[in-house]
Amino acid sequence: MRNRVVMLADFDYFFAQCEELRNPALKDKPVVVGVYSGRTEESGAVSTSNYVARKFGVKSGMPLFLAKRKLEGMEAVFLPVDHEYYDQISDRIMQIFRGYASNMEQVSVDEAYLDVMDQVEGSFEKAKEYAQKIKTDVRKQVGICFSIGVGPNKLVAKIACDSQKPDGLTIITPDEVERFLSPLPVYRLLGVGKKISTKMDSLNIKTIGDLAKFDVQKLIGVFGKTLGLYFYNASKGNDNEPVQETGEAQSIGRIGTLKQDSHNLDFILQKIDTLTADIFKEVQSKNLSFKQVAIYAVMTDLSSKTRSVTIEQAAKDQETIKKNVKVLFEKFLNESPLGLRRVGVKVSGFTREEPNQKQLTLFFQG
Ligand code: DCP
Ligand code: CA
Ligand code: CA
Repeated sequence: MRNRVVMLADFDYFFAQCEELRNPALKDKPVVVGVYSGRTEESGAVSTSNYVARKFGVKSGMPLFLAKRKLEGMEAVFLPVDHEYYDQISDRIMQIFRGYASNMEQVSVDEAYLDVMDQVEGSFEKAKEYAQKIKTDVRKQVGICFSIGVGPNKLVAKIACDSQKPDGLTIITPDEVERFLSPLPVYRLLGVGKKISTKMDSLNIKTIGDLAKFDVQKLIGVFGKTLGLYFYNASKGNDNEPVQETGEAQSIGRIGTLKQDSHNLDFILQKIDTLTADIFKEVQSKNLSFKQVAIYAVMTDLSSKTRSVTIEQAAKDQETIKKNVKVLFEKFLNESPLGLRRVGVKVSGFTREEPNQKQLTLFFQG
């Protein structure tokens, strides 16, 4: 059988890089993107920061006041999160990725697996060039930089990617897997959090190599069959999970600004029609059916609202989106007297045609 060749792409300091993209003057300064809780001007937490800010010890999740203190005297820039903007950039990159892979699986706003085995004919040599090409293409088209890990499966690709950032490109061939994983701490494996790594530590399992040498029956005794077998396989870099667009818990949406503020249904639906057509194209290309349709509206006072409806039977046609969006907007305009400035549509609750093999294949590799 030919090697699988799987890539994991993870965008570098993503929210902060997006902010740099729309304002290049930020590039040399520490940039911190945060969620402001609104209590006081300073309360809230850091979502992410660029690498300039990280040099001074700023980290994701840190209280904003602490980040401010660490960057005192610098020309640091603090910005509130703008998910809508980051989502748009993410969507554009994911769309480009789709063109490069037989299968693409988006795992978060800034991460995706690409199955490129056919494209590189199973060769890791070629995969390196191919990864470089994807990076160059995205940089040209969108202006965003990211890191790529390449391996024989998702598990290895992910850890490879994490090992070199930003602008990293790390290739781990099947022959190198054991040597690569062995010295790493166990928490680098998906599913090994604080509690489990403490438990492993008490068994004198500190590295992935320690885990690989540990008796599998004992592992099963401690963690149960499912987890025990998973850890055993993971420690050896074995992972059969296919790269596939899961769709679940994801959504496809578009947002646009109206030519002028409006409370007129027909005028609003004109804009909505182009957004819907765009969404439909993506839904169709991914072969998805959806169960939820939602609308989004930003009013003239800049407040925003969403409304959604769950449809009885999963649908996959444009007409269903249009029909539901119309009903939702009709109702919404009746309830709210304010004019609208921006409008959006989103579908979610996806199902695919094929059955999901994920759970079945995960634990059957020895
Ligand atoms: N994020 C967040 N809160 C956190 C962690 C992350 O809001 N505690 C958001 C902001 C990040 C994005 O998710 O930009 C992606 O998270 P990553 O962990 O991939 O971190 P970055 O992309 O920011 O940095 P890196 O270059 O390390 O990937
Ligand atoms: Ca990232
Ligand atoms: Ca990430």
